[in-house]
Amino acid sequence: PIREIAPGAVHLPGWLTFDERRRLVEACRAWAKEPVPMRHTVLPRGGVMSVQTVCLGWHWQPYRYTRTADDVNGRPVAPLPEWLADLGRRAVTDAYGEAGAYDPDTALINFYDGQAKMGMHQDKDEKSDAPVVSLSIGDACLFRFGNTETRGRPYTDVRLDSGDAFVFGGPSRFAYHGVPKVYAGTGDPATGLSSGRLNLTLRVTGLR
Ligand code: MD3
Ligand code: FE
Repeated sequence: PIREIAPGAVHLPGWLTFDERRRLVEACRAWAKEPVPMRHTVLPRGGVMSVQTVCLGWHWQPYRYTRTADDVNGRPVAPLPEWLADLGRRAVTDAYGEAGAYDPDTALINFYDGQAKMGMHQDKDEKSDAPVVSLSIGDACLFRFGNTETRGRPYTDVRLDSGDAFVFGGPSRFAYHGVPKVYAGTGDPATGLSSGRLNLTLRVTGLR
């Protein structure tokens, strides 16, 4: 069942069809190679993220967006395909029960192996308060959705499974969130992903 876990934060379990999951896995496999290879992002203070990331539309380079992957190989990132933006529009419509304009210009594609995690953070590099759409494929994870004030409690823990969509808009757009754990071996190899977790987030950067 569709569930609003906080105002503006709507979980759509099993939302992606199996065909969509397979298509996304195949597309991500190509995007992870060229023009910019998927990599562990290096943070300004020298930390290395356990998650691997590749971007479409704009390149996220902590903590800003650029058109070229200056911290990887300097090449312009691949465009965000219209079919992926369409998927984002459909998720927003299904989450909020109305067709508002939603025109994402960026996707961040994260790959988690069985050990990868993501600490609690806010996504504040976008100059827009439009919703973020998250699509998950492969191994399930523990997703922690917090509050807008602190990294800590109160938070709500939600299990995200393969095929789930999540829309974060309105008052939830700038909440802290993270991924403390991936449940290795819980994915469905029939999607084409034999192990690990893929997460795509669609965003409006507000840049031009
Ligand atoms: C809530 N990714 O890429 S998706 C990220 O599963 C990120 O890879 C996680 O956090 C992942 O920044 C979580 C859910 C998510 C994504 C963006 C959000 C939740 C969000 C932005 C604002 C509020
Ligand atoms: Fe985030």
